[in-house]
Parts: sequence; C-alpha cells; structure tokens
Amino acid sequence: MVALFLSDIDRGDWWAREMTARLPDLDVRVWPDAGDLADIEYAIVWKPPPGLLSRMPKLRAILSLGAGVDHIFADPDCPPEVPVCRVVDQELTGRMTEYVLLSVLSYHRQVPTYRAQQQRRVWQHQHQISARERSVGLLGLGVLGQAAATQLVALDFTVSGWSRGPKRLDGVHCYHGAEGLAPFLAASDILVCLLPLTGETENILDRKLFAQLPQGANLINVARGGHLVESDLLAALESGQLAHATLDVLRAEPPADDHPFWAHPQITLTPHVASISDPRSVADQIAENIRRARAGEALLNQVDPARGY
Ligand code: NDP
Ligand code: OXD
Repeated sequence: MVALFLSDIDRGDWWAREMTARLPDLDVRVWPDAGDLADIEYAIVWKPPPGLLSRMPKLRAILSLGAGVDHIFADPDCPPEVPVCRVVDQELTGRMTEYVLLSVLSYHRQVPTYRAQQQRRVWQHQHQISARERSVGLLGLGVLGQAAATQLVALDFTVSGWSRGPKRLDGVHCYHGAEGLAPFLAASDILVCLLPLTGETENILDRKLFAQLPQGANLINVARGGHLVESDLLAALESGQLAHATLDVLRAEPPADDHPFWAHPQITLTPHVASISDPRSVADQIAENIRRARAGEALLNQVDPARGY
C-alpha cells in the first residue's frame, strides 16, 4: 500500500510519522522522493504540480491536505475517475473561527482607527456601537461559515449568511442564490469571504460587489486570493467605499516584493495561516479514507467535481 505525500508548506516527515502510526503497513513516500509513480495508490496533496496525478495509473483516491480542493481541480489533467476528498476537521474549523472572530472584533472595536491614531499620537475616544448594531455577513455558510456564524451570534452580532442553496440557522439571516446576494450585501458592515474557489465564485469580490456594501464596510478574505479583484479593492479603499481589508489569502502567495498590498495602511495581511491543517488531528480522517478505499467503502468528505467543492 503506497501513498505519496506532496506539499511545499507542510512537514513531510511529521505527516509520514502520523500516517504510519495509524496505518503501519502504509509506505509513505514524501515528494520529491516518490519512486515509481506507477506504485502510488493514494495521493495526499497540497497544490500538486499539474499533470503529476495523471501519471499514477493505480491511483485510488486524491486526499486534499486542506478544506479547499481548488488546488487539485486547477490541474486540467486531474484524473476524473479518481475520487477527491477534502478535510473537514474540528481543529481546523476551530482555528478558522478564531481567526474570523479576531478580525471581526478588531473591526468592531475600531482597532485600525486606534492604530492610526497612535501613529499620530492622538488620544481620542471614538463612538462605540454595540455588537447588536454591527452586521456581519458571511459569504459561504458551509462547515466554516456556519461555525463562525454560530460564535458571532453568541457574541450578539447581527449575522447574515449567503449560500448557493437555502439554509436555516438559528439567529442567522440566511440568503441564497443570485437574487439573495444584493440584500445580503446591503446588510453586511463587515463582509467575511468563506466561499470555495470555483468557476462561479472566482473574482466575486469585485467593484460591483463592493458598491453594494454599506459605505465604509470592512472586508475579511480567508477563502482564496482568486475571489478578489485586487485592483478593485485598491479603488474601493481609495474611494472610501471600503474602510479596511484583512487578507489571509492572495492570488500569488507570497506576493511580489513591490506588491501594493504590503505597505497599504488600510490592508492587514497574514500569510495564509487562518487555519492550517494539523496532522495530529487531520491524519485520522485521511487514514480512515485510505482504509475505506481499500475496503471499497464510501469515502468521507468526497467532493463533487461538477460543483468544484
Ligand atoms: P464548504 O464546502 O463546507 O462550504 C462552502 C459554502 O459556500 C457553502 O455554504 C456553499 O453553499 C457556498 N457556495 C459555494 N458556491 C457558491 C455559490 N456559487 N454561490 C453561493 N454560495 C456558494 O466549505 P468550507 O466552509 O469547509 O470552506 C470554505 C473555504 O475556505 C475552502 O474552500 C477554502 O478555500 C477556504 N479555507 C481557507 C483556509 C485558510 O487558512 N485561509 C483554511 C480552510 C479553508 P451550499 O451550502 O448551498 O452548498
Ligand atoms: C485549506 C487552506 O483549504 O488551508 O484548508 O487553505
């Protein structure tokens, strides 16, 4: 039983240890030491180089190292007959919820304004509204969007969410589909993007969308850089349509040295760390999927390639 582990951001030795602790007969080869690709039955991957997966004739499952699978479907030669599974994990969900709460609370309590004041040596109160008066909109009400929404409701924010299909969630104003987008945006002082990157959602964070938010809204993008039209964000910050943006993900990671986001006073960047998969918990479901694939059982968290998530 042979698995390939491939990621340029995760520690291969740690993952291999966690996998063989769960499946002692698994031969885990850490890329680029793959040996003969014809041996590989399971690919545990983050951003596999295009064309590589199609060179593994015995491949039985492609196991994403993250919740998103856009990095797999970006490969036009990804073998269509091989199931693709994503990560759904309590630890990963908890970390994302922490990041969203941190960023929302920072906007709610006007941290960017006070930081700017400090730089100018200004000691001045700003009027503070209550959480109930602050509306937070979540683009995407899946595993991560729902978890964040629940905690924001618990903090008494006014919370809305937007999804593809209809949803009912306690305390959350739920909108869906193209017709639900405009009323959802109009009710989002703070907009959090937690959508998967698909053909339908690419470039969704654009000038047209920003114009439908309340003036001076804040943006938190923790989904994918491909959702954001970067030049439209710069224009919206310049015009005051948006006050500030927190970006954990970018189209090119890391951005070029001369990228305007690095030094922009209204942009906070983090290096794609909102929620990193921890092998100590995520290896359980990857091992379970390998066991299931061997036994011919249905896999956990298999995605629909037609939907792209
Ligand atoms: P899910 O698949 O559970 O949820 C996706 C949500 O997006 C669903 O509510 C879905 O609607 C909605 N959606 C998808 N397409 C559309 C559309 N065209 N219009 C409206 N709504 C749509 O994903 P997760 O919550 O687990 O993860 C979301 C994303 O977060 C991942 O794909 C990944 O890119 C990103 N991520 C980023 C991390 C980071 O560290 N920055 C870490 C982990 C994930 P419906 O419910 O109707 O299907
Ligand atoms: C993920 C990510 O998709 O870390 O899990 O971006």
